[in-house]
Amino acid sequence: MSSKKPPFKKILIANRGEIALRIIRACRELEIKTVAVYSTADESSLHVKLADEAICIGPPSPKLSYLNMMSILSAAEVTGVEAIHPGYGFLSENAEFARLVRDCKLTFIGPTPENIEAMGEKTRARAKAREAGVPMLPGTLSAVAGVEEAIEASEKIGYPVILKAAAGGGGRGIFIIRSSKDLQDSFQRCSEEAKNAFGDGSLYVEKYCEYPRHVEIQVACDKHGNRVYLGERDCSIQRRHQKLIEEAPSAVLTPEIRKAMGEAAIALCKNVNYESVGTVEFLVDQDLSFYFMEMNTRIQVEHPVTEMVTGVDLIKEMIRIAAGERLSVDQKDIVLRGHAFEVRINAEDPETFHPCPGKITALHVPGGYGVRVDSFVYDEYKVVPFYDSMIAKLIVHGKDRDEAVAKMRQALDEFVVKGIKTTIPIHRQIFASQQFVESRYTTRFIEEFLQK
Ligand code: MV4
Repeated sequence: MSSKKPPFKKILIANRGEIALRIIRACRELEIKTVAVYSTADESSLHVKLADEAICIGPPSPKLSYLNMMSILSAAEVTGVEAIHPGYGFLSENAEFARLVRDCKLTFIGPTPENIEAMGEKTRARAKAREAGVPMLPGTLSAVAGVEEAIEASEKIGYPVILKAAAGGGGRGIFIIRSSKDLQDSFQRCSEEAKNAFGDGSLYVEKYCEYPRHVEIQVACDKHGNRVYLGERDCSIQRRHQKLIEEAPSAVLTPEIRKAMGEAAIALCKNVNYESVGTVEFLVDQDLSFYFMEMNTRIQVEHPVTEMVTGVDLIKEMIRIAAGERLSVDQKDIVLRGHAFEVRINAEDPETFHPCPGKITALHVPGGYGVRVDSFVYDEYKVVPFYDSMIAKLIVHGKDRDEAVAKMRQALDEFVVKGIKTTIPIHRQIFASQQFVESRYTTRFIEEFLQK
């Protein structure tokens, strides 16, 4: 028994896969009872076995199970939980769900519905960032009315520009524009894509940065006005807006730039009264200028690299914040130690990146000093086709970047998954690349690398 009172008696985890397990494990440490929810496709999943209770919430289709708010709230009601953790994806950034949870007199383990709304709309998030003095690329202050206004704005900004969905985020509804002729062609298509993806076709225009790095600041803010930044993650290694590899710290930042980015992220959090853990994304230009992109109001897939270099358990921190506790750390306690990498191992064909579900017929997971595997699969587990294809995250921590590279190479060599195809061979290739090992990469790295 711990001497400290648990933040909650019992919580429900509205998610599946590795993040559901990660949250259950944090709850066991905190002596919080857990309720898992699962679709009929996940009956044999580890999160179902590891939780104290488990409730089936519907058929395989995410819409009818992990996105089914009423099903999840009913499960919360019948099991008598005090709070719901949404994990990432699914309902994690759904303001309506966060509000429903609150209306049911339960605690949403995450930011307020108002926080989610403020950051979910990208033009509103930009306005909040600008107000807070966060550096931004030149762009329109709000959505443009039509192609004429977009052309006018782009002439002022100077080509190339990028069209982005105001309701967007991630990689959908973005078009690079090199001339007014491109705008005539692309505006309509971009708007339609945005409307299909987000139910809103509004677009805004921003100066396009050709060779940026994607660097994001982890923040944690409690309900008492305490806020810290926990360094950055470099997530530039992406393919079609899917991150493949993340590292902390970024190999290009100086302590001064890190501090400036951290303080900018905190200024934004303060301006929206943010409470929970969160991530502020920046583009970092080749001259190391940084610019606000968007804020993610959830725990992210790549949170472990930050945990490894800061020693802060972000899931436990997130749960304690939701319970009204104070942050366990002060800014002066945040000292970055060593270097961490994460690779996402997906059940995909490494040639085509097409999902590759099926039964795992042999599994060997690497281990050792500084090696961590966050996963939910086991030998003979059948990877189902209904959800994200990520089956494991391999995370390493070394005393410096070179040691972390060596550990990752070793761990990848040792990793065996038989019966299904995985992205492990791609990671082995990337960690053998001199360019990657020397940190000479931008968000363009993968497209160029895979062509060779
Ligand atoms: C940009 C950009 C260059 N300049 N904005 C892509 C996803 C969305 N979050 C924003 N994205 C970008 N916005 C300006 N003004 C380049 C990208 C971008 C990108 C960003 C991060 C990681 C990978 C990327 C791949 C292509 C484009």
